[in-house]
Amino acid sequence: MHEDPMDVLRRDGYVILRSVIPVDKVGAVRRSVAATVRKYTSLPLPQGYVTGFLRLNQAIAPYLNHPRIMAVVDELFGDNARISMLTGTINGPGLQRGTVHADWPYNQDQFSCVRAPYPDVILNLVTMWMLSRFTRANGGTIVIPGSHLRNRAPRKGTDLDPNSVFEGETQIEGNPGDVAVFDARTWHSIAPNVTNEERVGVLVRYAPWWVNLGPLRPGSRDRKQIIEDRGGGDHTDPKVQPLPESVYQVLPADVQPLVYHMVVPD
Ligand SMILES: O=C(O)CCC(=O)C(=O)O
Repeated sequence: MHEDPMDVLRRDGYVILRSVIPVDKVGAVRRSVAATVRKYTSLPLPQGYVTGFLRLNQAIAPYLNHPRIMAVVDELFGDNARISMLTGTINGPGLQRGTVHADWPYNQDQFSCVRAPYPDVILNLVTMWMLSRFTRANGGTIVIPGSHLRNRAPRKGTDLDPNSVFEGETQIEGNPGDVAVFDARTWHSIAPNVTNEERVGVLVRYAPWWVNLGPLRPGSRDRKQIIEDRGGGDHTDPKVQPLPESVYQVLPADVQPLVYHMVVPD
């Protein structure tokens, strides 16, 4: 029986939407994204990681307001929701398991976080756009179903050790063009890639208009006060580089309202 994706998301903390990017288009998107990640990664491969990705690569832009994605965003956040972060990733051969965490703004190791025990409200939606196959062997993201209903997340030095294997954990599996949609509270981790193939994806996060994205913006007063003055920085908290006006202007008109807040003059 077909389950409503919203019911699955509310119950498990994640849901997979199949074939969001058409099969005949996804190969070109993957090749383009992978080339940009390899060129600009801030981490050494096998973990390719490029924040503020849209300023460098717009291959995924036509899909960012896909009706099935926006139906979820709209149900959770209502009008004027927007993209909070956009990150290109490669999890390459040999990548090791990561630590189990919730995402911004629930990650308690970040300075810009909602302190646990946090309220039962979803403040950020994480979407993992699978551009290559995601399998158990090549590092399909580890997730702990139902963990979004806890009001805290694993943290070093607590009884919830981020290096633990948690009961019920499973992995995201899918085909190129599928999108895994997560509640940012859902505990998850990088999984080892024990194959010789790259796992390529783009993480796109959506938030309601009233969540303060200032701490993510390099050079902002929010980032200075909330993160840097307290000893944090790019090594602790996510950042999103701004989008040059000239790139914004070439985006599809109905995608522009999702990213207008990131735009700066060239
Ligand atoms: O790449 C993955 O599978 C997980 C990425 C992740 O945990 C994150 O970006 O917070």
